[in-house]
Amino acid sequence: MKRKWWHGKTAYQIYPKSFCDSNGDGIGDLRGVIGKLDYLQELGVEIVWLSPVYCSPLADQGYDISDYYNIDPRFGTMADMDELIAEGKRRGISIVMDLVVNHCSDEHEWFRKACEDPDGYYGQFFYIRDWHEGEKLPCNWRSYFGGPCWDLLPGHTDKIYFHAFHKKQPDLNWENPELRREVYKMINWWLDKGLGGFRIDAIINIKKLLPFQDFPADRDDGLCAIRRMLEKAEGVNVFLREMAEETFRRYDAFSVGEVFDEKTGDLPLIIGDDGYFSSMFDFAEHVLARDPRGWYAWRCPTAEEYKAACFGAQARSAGVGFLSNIIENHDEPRGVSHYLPEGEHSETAKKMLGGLNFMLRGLPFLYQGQEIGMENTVFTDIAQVDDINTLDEYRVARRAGLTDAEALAAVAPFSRDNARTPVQWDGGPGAGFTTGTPWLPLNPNYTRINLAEQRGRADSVYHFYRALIALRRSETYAETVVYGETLPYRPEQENLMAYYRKGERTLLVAGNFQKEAQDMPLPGPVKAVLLNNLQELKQEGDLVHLEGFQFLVLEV
Ligand code: TEU
Ligand code: CA
Repeated sequence: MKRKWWHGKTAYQIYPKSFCDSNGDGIGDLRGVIGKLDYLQELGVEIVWLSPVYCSPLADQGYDISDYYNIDPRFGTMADMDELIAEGKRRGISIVMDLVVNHCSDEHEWFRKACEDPDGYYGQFFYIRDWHEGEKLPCNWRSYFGGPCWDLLPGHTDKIYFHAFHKKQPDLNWENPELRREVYKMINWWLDKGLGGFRIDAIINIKKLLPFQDFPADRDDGLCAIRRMLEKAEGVNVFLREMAEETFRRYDAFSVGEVFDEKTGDLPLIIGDDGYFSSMFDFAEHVLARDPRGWYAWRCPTAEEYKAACFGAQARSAGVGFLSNIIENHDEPRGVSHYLPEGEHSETAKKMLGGLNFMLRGLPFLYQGQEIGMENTVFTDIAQVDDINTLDEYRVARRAGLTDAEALAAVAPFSRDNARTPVQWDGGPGAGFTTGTPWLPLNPNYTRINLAEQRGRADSVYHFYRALIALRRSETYAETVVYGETLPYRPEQENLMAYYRKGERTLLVAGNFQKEAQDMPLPGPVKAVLLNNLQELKQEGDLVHLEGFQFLVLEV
């Protein structure tokens, strides 16, 4: 495998709206991020991905962009962005932005012009079709946020347009070379500014199965999951290769794809030595225990399911490239609430989960607040929910016959708002996030779980993450932690997740994924204990007695 400049780094995702508010309007902003760069450096991260800060009506919190060349005034100015890039660089931190080009906002100039003249130049930037009241739609795909993918084109009664996500997110027509040229021009404009690269949103969706066609309905709304068409659509690789050649490769930029539903065998094309992207997220764990009927039928995965998914992904990417490993992001519940057994939220358990994920081969991404063990929030009323995805799934649950209270209880554990509550910097009013009223209520546990408290306590979750990052960067172990192969250790031992990282040295990473103690036989003498989330290591001959949720990194 070719060595790349970003391989040994640790990345960190910022959801700007909820990170740090510098001016008291309750909305996080770029000056807030700039003010925390020293903190990020102290933590040890070297790549920072910002969720979208471009101009946007915020129908989907910035994933609906109305101007790719400007910063939304709620987040700051272009001068702030330039300063952030420069100040990041001074601290060895590359700034990565979100690239949302499957769709734009219905308030983008391109879409406005397409509405004015659907048969003109910009009409070709979208998927617009003739349609008359009572007629069948071109296809029965269900948009990700509910309802058909088609809506009336604003200002028209006989034309409709396609949107895979919200109706305020019209899909861009990648079949049109003029559109693609505009996208590449924009990407290069940002890279010329010194941006480190991009996280690429929902990218597999850019290739549609054409002509539009129906699939058998999978719910009583008569629609089918959009994944059906993704399975059948061929040719996304042609677009991805062209984009890589026209943009990222010219700058040796970092790129990480949000890739769901890629075709089996495509991994080397996507993240191999000359892949379209530097890396892509491993979502194998995140889609566990989901149910096509909707969130109300989902559950949380077990330790055994989690372990199997991680090992599967490690095996698929071995010798191919680097997956990006996460336990959570802005679309997911908090990892500690989702993957740890119900009610098990001790700091010990949080460190175990974080450690097991962090030590996998690939690029570790932390999501803001993960480093202090932030948890899912509590909802007592659906009116407290902001996220459009959750609101839709709530309706789905109600239609399936759940009462209001049951529907709320069923969807709350999966709500995207869980990860979007403001970062808990300290235990004071506004949690150090804002001096005003936060746009989304704080998780009430901020008085107990916050950075100020953890920074001053050596055995906190925060200092444990710092130690993980330091190990990844250490002179002695970096080579093994970054490039060593992953080999499952005793995968058959239930609720033990253990693996070797074998490179220059041999490390054994082990987590007791349950509250009960259990013994783990050792493969040989322990040369060094590199990390332990408890005070003690109870060893008897070649047996380690693991306490509940104990986590170890041993050199063997
Ligand atoms: O998410 C893409 C995606 O596939 C979503 O449907 C995701 O599965 C869902 O949000 C999980 O509940 C990206 C962004 O990460 C997300 O925030 C945006 O809403 C979406 O694209 C549209 O841009
Ligand atoms: Ca603000």
